[in-house]
Amino acid sequence: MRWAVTFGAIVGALLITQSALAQNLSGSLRPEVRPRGDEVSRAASIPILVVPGPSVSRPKLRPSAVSEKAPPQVAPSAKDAGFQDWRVGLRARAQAQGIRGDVFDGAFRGVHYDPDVIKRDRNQSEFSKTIWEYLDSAASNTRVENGRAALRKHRRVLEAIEARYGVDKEVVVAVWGLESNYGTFRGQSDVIQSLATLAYDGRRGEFFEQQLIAALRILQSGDTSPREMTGSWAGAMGHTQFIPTSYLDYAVDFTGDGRRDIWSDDPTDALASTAAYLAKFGWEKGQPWGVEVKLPRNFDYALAIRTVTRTPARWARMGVVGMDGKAVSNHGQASILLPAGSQGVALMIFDNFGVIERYNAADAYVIGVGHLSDRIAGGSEFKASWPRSDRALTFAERQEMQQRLSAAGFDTQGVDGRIGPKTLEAVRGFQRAQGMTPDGYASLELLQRLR
Ligand SMILES: [Ca+2]
Repeated sequence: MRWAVTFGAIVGALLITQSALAQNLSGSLRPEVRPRGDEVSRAASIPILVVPGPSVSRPKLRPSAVSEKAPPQVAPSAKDAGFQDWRVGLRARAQAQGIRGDVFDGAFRGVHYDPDVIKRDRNQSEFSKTIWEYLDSAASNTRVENGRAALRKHRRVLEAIEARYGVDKEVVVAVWGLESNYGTFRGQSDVIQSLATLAYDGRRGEFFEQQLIAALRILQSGDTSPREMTGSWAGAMGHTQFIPTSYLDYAVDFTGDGRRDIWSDDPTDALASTAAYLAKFGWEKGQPWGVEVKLPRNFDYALAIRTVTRTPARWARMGVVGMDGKAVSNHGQASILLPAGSQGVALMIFDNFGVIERYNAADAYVIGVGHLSDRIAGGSEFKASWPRSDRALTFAERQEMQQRLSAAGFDTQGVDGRIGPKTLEAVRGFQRAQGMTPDGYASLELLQRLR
C-alpha cells in the first residue's frame, strides 16, 4: 500500500511499468506518483510510468528522492560475489538496529543476488495514459463485478472491519481491487531476496535497505516466515501491497491469532490493515471522496484548484451543483477538481479524497479508488464525457511545454516533465493571455499553440 514510490524517471503523475501494463486489466493498478503538494496532476496526460510492484512506500521514503547512481556493469556471478560480501556488512548494520543474528541468517539462507529484479527495475519505461484510459481499466465493468462478488463473499468480515475502523467497506474493497485485483496478483517474489538485491544494487539503495531492515523486523516479530514473505518484485506485500515500513506502522491482526498475516489467502488482516491505515489518516465514514458536478457556463476556472475550498451550499450559490441539478449534500469543505480540464468530468472533492491520497498521491489513483468504490456500491458511471480524441502528452512533450511556457514568460520553475502546481499555473496564465478557458489543462492543443 502506500503509495508511490516513484521509480525511475519520474514524470510527475502516474508512473507504472511496462510489464504491469499487460496486467492492467486484471492485475495491480497502482499508479506511481509524486506525493501531494509536490505534484498534482490535472494535466491532459497523466503520465503513467509502469511499475508493477514497487508500489508503495511512504512519501518521505520515495526512492526518487534518493540520488540515482548508475551501477557499474558487472557479470552476474561477480555481482553475486559482491552481493555476498555486502551482506556481511549489512548483517552488522542490521544487528546494530536490533535484528538478531539468527533472524538475519534464517532470512538470508539461500538468498542470492537476483538479476531479474534489476531487469524489472530498469525496464520501467515511461509511457503516458490519460485519466479516462486509466479509469477504463481501474473501474471496468469486470473490476466492478468482481468487487461486488468480493464484497458478497467477505461481507461479514468487511462489515466488522467497517464497524471497528469506520471506513466504508466499498472503499476498502476498491483499494484491494486496484492493488492486487482482489488478491489474485499479490506477487510471488521472495521479499528478502528482492529487497536485498535492490538495496545492494544501489539505485535507491538507501530506501531499499530501510525496507529490508523493516522486513527483517517483521520476521523477528514472528508474523510470518522468511519464505512465506512474498510480494511484488520491489517488496510490496499482500492483498493491499504494504511495503515493510508501512506494515510495521499500520498492519493489524484482525483475526486475533496473534499474527498480522497479510500474505495468506485469507484477506482479513490485509483488509483490516488497509482500513486501519485510512482511519489513521482521518477517513470520515459516509463522506464521499468526491461527487460529479455541473459547472455553470460562466464558471471562474481560477477557483478550480485544491487550495480553494467552499461548502457545497456556497458552491451551489455559484451555480456548481450535482448532476441532478441540486446542491450537493453538505459533507464539509470541498474543492473543484477538473482531471481533464473544462472538457471532461468535473468533481467536487471532500477531505476523504486527501485520505485516499495518503495511499497513493496520484489524482488518477484516488479517482480510480473512489469511482470504483461508488460503482461497487451501485453507483453509476460518470455522466459527463471525457475529451477522448485527445491523447496523453509524452514526457518529451511535457518538457517542451514547460520550456515554451517559461520562454513565453510563464515560469514553470523547472523543466522536469511533470505537470505540477507551478506548471498548472503557468498553463493557466498562458491560457488567459490567449483568451482560452483557463482550466489548466495541459493538452496537445495547448502545446501546438505554444509552438
Ligand atoms: Ca491474524
